[in-house]
Amino acid sequence: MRIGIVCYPTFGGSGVLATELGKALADKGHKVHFITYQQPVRLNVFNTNIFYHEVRVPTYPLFDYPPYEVALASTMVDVIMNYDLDLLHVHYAIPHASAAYMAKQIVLNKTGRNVPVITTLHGTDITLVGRDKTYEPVVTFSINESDAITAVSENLKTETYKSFAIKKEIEVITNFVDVSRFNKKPIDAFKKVIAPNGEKVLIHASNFRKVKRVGDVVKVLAEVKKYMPAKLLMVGDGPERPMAEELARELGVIDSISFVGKQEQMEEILAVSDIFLLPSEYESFGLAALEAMAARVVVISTNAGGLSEINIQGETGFLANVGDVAAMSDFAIALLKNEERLEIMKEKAYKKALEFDIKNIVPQYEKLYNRYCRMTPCI
Ligand code: GMT
Repeated sequence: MRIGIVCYPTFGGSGVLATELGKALADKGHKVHFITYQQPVRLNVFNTNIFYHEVRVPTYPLFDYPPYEVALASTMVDVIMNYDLDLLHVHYAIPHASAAYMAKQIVLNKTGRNVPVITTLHGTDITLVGRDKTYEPVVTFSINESDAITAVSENLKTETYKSFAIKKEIEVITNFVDVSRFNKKPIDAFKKVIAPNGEKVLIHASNFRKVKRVGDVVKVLAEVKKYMPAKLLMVGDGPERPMAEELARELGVIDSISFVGKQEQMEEILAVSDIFLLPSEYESFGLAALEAMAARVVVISTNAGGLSEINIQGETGFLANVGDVAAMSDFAIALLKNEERLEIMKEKAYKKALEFDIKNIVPQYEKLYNRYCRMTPCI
């Protein structure tokens, strides 16, 4: 099949998922065309089945806001027509679903061909940004106009029906992880650098936006450190980072934290970690937590959104109410004191991650594509 994938190229979960999906489809022989404004961060492989089309947004003194959506739709039209795409799969509704609708209509008008558009909803496109009155009518319209709609968790499907007048079936195809990539033995030298005295290692990875509550991560570390030596790795970057650093100084734990910025080799960092902290106010799914589980890291998270669909209370980790730092800290301390239980839970986290292995989920997308593909065979 010839598939167009549209996503954000940044470190966000939707871009990571879309890129990993595209790479997996290319490995299976499909021709995959990424359409976005920058090379996606995880698109770091050479594969003759992968194509990248950059959306250029020409500026003009008149434009305070260069019209990205118009440039994106025009690039989609260009790629659909020149590479004879069988379908477009857009990740994150805003503005990808509406741009895809526009591109579809233009191609229909020019050639009479009806190119299927599949929209995958990821999270904040529905729960935060999309609900804003400024965007809502366009989001509702373009989701309804998509040929197929998928959501990355049952929770996100429910939230979408609650917030938008969606008239179509939303299919849940969960996020996935390439377990073989994360199933790594810790590198001793690396562990020594991070925890030179055998300290326990806590880790958090996100885009440090308000919804992630990174302050709670720092507070948990401060509590844990009252009982045992521990280190915290803060992976990623974003608007809440200065606040997290300031809080760490106030609580006297700054020397136990490494802010390591955006990292591509997550599997190596996770391999030396014990507990992944995700105290988010909302997570449609929590892809970062799933990657941690695939690396045998126990997850302590909130019970918000779809997190309980991957993190199982008392089995793969622990779930607390949003903001309940005391409960998250108590659990971390009890677990880190009990080596045997820690090892059992690490193994259970890994087993749970296997359910979401890339090998199980990618065929679900292929099945969906086949349903909407042109009547002429697409493979
Ligand atoms: O807000 C983020 O965490 C980034 C955002 C994105 O779309 O890039 O992540 C959302 O999509 C991820 C991939 O499907 C999910 O794993 C995250 O849970 C979701 N984030 C939220 O719902 C806050």
